[in-house]
Parts: sequence; structure tokens; C-alpha cells
Amino acid sequence: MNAYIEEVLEKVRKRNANEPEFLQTVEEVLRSLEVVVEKHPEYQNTALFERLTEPERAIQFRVSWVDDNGNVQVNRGYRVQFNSAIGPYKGGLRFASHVNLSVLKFLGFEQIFKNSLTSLPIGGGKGGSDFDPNGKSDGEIMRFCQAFMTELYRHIGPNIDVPAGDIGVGGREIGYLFGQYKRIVGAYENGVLTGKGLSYGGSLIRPEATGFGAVYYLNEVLKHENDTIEGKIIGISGFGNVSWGVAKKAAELGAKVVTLAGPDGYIYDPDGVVTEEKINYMLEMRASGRNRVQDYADKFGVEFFPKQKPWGRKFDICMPCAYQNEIGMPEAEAIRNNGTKYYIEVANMPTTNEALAYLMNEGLIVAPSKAVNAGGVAVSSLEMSQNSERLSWSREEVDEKLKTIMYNIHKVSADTAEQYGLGYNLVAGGNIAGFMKIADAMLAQGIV
Ligand code: 2IT
Repeated sequence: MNAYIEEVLEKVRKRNANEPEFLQTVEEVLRSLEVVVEKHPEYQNTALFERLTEPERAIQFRVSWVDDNGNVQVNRGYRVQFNSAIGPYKGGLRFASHVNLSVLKFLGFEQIFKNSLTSLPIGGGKGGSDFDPNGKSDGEIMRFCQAFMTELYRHIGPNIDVPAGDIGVGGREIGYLFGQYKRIVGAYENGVLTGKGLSYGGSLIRPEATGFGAVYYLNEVLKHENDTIEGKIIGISGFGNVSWGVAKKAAELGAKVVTLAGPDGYIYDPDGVVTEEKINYMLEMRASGRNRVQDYADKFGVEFFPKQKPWGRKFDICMPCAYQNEIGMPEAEAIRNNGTKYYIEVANMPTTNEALAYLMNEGLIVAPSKAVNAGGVAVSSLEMSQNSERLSWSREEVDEKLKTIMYNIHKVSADTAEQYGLGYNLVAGGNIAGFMKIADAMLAQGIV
């Protein structure tokens, strides 16, 4: 163990004692950087890790709005501007009842490394609210988004901080947020948000990007193992935007996603979520605001397992696509005992540190979410490029760039791990590769 890393971890634990998700990711990332620190005394001299683990800015604000019954509701809004060493802060907004500062600091911290891995010029940030969009009317969603932006607008801009979607924030919410931003600033700055609709500056392939990118990355892992995706059985959790992209691309490449999961339980479809009708139905389920996956079982006549997770089943590949920490030790043991070979994280930090270490030690091939799901933010950055040049690129052009980006993320992760004598350790390789660019930029810019 490296003494400097230990010292920093101790300080971070003390200072953020009530932020378990944030401490979890800092612990995971810093431990994997020990091999790098030994070779770089300048990191310690410049307090690089103390600076890296402290957000440049964390804004918290009140969001007051009026619901359909005329009652005043008060929510809490946030934007964590974590690191701007390589570009304007970039990262999504999450609207969910579990949102708090710890969750957004974990997401913002991970976003720094993820964004760096894309090789594009974007810093790390994240934001959101404890507002729960489930069951809200369209009018309530709009009024909430307008109230949220009325405070947020003063902190963001195309060259300052560029939010996008995350859980609970999709195309509809981005539209309302952009409308309010434009109304307040009185200028058409559409590079201020990404994930926009095509008619006002959105990018083709952005809705698909996270899921497609994850499958492109998976493909690189399979190639490395002299394996192919054809015929593979994939177990996933979630049934939102990311799951949809994974199911769609997997089906296109001859694999099958056989489970979907929501807060109500999971469905098992032995024929796979492969037809256009089934894949499109995922969008309908999400848009309904019911947050129920049982609707799929009812519609297509497949089995539904109330209140259960899918990980007890046998799959070739597991791809958790829902929430942080959905895979703890019991789930990890089930996955290992079923003989799964590939564990591909897609949701941000879906695995507890203990379960992650266990799966790696047990010899599964583990790919980290910071790399696997980076396609989403990568295409967001391509959306910013298109907005800057006031042009829009074809579907093929964006998809080709996304493929190249995912290929490079896998390659730099694998090569970096190899270079440090860690074998095919995509978790450490991704962390180190993402970190090196940030560290270089931070050192070059002096003590700020
Ligand atoms: O977690 C993520 O990378 C996202 N929610 C996407 C962020 C973005 O700016 O597109």
C-alpha cells in the first residue's frame, strides 16, 4: 500500500464521512492508482489527489414548483462541477428520489475518468434533484424542469458546464430545460445541453449511444478472448434508455437479451428481446411513467418474477444496466456459480467494491462502467461539436466515430494494464489511462 494514497484516503473519509457512495468510488479508483503514484513524486508535492477528490464547486439550490392540485412542492437541486482540467464540466442530470450529494459526487467523480477515456475535451460534472418523475403529469414535469433551470442557468453554458440526461431525464426533460434556458438568457446557445431533440440541435445516435457503445466495447472484449457475440445469451437489469440500446444492438449482432428488470421484479423472455416490436415496447414502457416491467410479461406472455433480481439465472454475459450497487455479494456469488464468463458493468458503479473484487478474483472477465458506458457522453461531446460548427452529421458518421471511440477505450485500457504488469485488468487499466490525462493537464495548469 502506498503511504500517500493511504493518507489521502484517510483525509477523504474524514471530510466526507456521511457520503458512502462517494467514498466507495474514491477508494476503488485511488487503490488502482497506487502503481502509478510510486513513479510520480510530483503528485504528492502538488497535492494532486487531495485536489482531484475535492469538487471544484458543488452547488445546491431550492426548486419550488406547483403541482396539478395547486400545492407548492419543494425539491432540492444540485450541480457538482468536479473537474475542468481537460474541458468544460460535462455530465448528466439525474431526477430520482435517491439523489443526494453523495450520489452526485460519486457520479461526478466517475465522470472525470470516463470523460477522459473518451479522448474528447470534456471535464467531469453531474447534477440532478431528488424530484421523482414517476407518476407525474406532463405539465408537472415541465413546471419542475422550468423551476430547476431558473436556478441552474446561471451556473452553466456551452463553454462552462454542459448537462445532459441520466436516470429520470430523457429527451422530453432536456427539451423543457433547454426552452427555459433559452427564454432566460435570450440567446440560442444550444451547445449548453446535450441529448436534445433532432429538430433543435440534437445528434443522431445520441439516444442509442450508451447501449450501442456498451455492446461495441463488449465486442472488443470478446475479440480479445477469441470469442464472438453471435448466439450469446445476455442477462441485463433495467428497462430504460441504456437497456434499450443494449438489447437493440445485441439483437442486431445475433445475440439475445433474455431478461429485463424494474423495481417490481424481472421478466424472462427465452426467445430474447429481439424483435422490433419488443424493442420498441421498451420505449413505451418507459414513457408510460409507470416504472413497471411486468407490463412486458403481460403483453408478450412471458414469465414475470415479482420482487426478484435476474442474477440467479444462467447467462453467458451479465450486463447490469440499472442502478449503483445493484450487485452485492449474494448477486456476485450467484453470477459466479452460474458459470458466467463475462461481467460487463453498464450502469454507473453497479457493483459494490467487495463484489467487484470477488468477481475479478474468481476469474470472470470484468469490464468497468467508466469505460463501458462512455459511449453516451462521447456522443454528447460529438453533439457539442456539431452545435459549434452549426452542422449535423449523418447517422453513419456518428456511429462510425462511436465505434472508433469504444475500440480505443478498450485498447488503451488493455494496453495500460499490460504496461503496468497487471495482465488483462480492464478495471485498473481504465482508471489509470483516464487518470494520466487528467493528471498531466492538472500539473501543467499549476495549483488551481
Ligand atoms: O453517466 C453518464 O455518462 C451520462 N448520464 C451521460 C452524460 C452526458 O453528458 O451525456
